[in-house]
Amino acid sequence: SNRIAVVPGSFDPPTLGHLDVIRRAAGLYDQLHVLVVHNPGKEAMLPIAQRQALLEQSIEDAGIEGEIIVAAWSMGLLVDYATDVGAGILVKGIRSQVDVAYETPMAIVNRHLAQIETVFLLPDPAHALVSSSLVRQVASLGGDVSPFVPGPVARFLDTGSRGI
Ligand code: COD
Repeated sequence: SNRIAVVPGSFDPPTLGHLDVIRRAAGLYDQLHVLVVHNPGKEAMLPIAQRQALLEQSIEDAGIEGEIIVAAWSMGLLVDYATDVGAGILVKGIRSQVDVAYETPMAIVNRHLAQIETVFLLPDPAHALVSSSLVRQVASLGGDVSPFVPGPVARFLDTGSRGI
């Protein structure tokens, strides 16, 4: 259905850029599945279940309205999840030409595999340069990540780094 959309990502960890895309997508569709997907190309910082919990807390904390389901998927094609839940749309954020180059072939493959369209949303310029990899780097070096991530994520990472 074109009323149900999936917002997939690694979300390792969730950032204010992710939340901006989720908020905007929630305004466009009746039901949103925010899906934590294992990306085999990236070395993970947080376990999938932790990312899922942080996303749930962050969406609630930000007061994003709408029917939003946070789930995880590591069992195969992303489009299989979308088909299972009756979603016809994938929503992705586009920060730069690099994202366009990375996402375009995936969008075309996903359309061929399951007739699922990909919709690209442009970010809020305030958060456009934020990425999970940047946050991972700052956190691992003991820096303050709170300008880049939702409150629940900042608190979790801060507590973790102090070993409390
Ligand atoms: N502003 C706006 N958007 C942003 C920002 C920001 N600051 N930061 C991230 N985003 C967007 C990204 O562009 C992306 O759309 C989404 O948020 C998630 O980002 P990440 O970094 O958490 O996730 P990625 O890029 O590692 O994506 C992981 C996926 C699993 C979604 C991706 O690899 C994928 O679609 N895999 C498909 C697996 C599959 O089925 N393959 C076969 C067919 S291709």
